[in-house]
Amino acid sequence: MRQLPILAALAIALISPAAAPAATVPPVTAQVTDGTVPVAPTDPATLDRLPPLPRGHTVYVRLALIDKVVEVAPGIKYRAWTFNGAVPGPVIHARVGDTVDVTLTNTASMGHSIDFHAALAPPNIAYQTIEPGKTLHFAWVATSPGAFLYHCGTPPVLAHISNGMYGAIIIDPAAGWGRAAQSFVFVQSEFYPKRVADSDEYEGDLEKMLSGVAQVVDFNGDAFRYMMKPLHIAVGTPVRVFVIDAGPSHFSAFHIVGTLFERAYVDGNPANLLRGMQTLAIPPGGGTVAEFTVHQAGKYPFVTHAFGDADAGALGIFDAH
Ligand SMILES: [Cu+2]
Repeated sequence: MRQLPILAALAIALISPAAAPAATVPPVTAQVTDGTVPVAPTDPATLDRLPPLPRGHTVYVRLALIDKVVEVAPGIKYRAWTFNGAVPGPVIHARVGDTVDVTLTNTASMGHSIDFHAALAPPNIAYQTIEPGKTLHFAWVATSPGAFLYHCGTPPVLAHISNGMYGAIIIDPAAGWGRAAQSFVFVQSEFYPKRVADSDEYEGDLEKMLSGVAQVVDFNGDAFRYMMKPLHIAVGTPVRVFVIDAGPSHFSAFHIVGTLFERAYVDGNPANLLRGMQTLAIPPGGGTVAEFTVHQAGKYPFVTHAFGDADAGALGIFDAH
């Protein structure tokens, strides 16, 4: 009797139409070479901006793995593991059909990797860990629009994400996002710091990471950064936000006080349209693209409505003129 459900499942699998083969997706190969290549560091001031699309249909992404002390909250100097010396790593921007050509070079003190949620690729090939002093190269074709996470996938992934190894990759639909809008990119994440003995610096605490009780929660790697330095928006002009939740463990309940989202795309895919949303549920490893307009000058806080996390730093201000 116990075999019946298995047999039924097999029968269903045999008679169900197969998913359409992804015939247009070229295979991904990867090469690891000795030595590192020079990479320009990422300016943290650029992390809320969507960079322009490059000319042509290949997006060259050059990322260096770097150990760096960064401030993740007022007074918390954190020994981070980074892409390009910034937390999050740089915003990557491509469109459906583009080839994303990735060079990952390891100048850090341990092995790391990169996992693109936007890619169709065998992880053991494309997302392999490379040791210090090595460089990995691979390329993939973007097939689906969205607001995606990239992150280091080297075990323990919890520690590699908690220590700062993530960023946003935005894939535009082939026809673009529609109406003109002011754009902002936000990556929500959390930190679990402990003080390093005989130092004023902090490092990740694996016990705290496992507990999931974060001390610092932030947008773009620095708690309260947009409360101290609000972002300016224009009254009557649509604003488009690309929000990604890097986690590693907390969901985002992204909300803007004083307005509603006219439309939102779950995971940033226009096929997943929502309208008239108050709060957007974004899981760790997920994203959303949403649009709103304010109709009166004022200060509009944006938060995760999980208020323990807002009080821990995931709170900013849109200043509308
Ligand atoms: Cu890593």
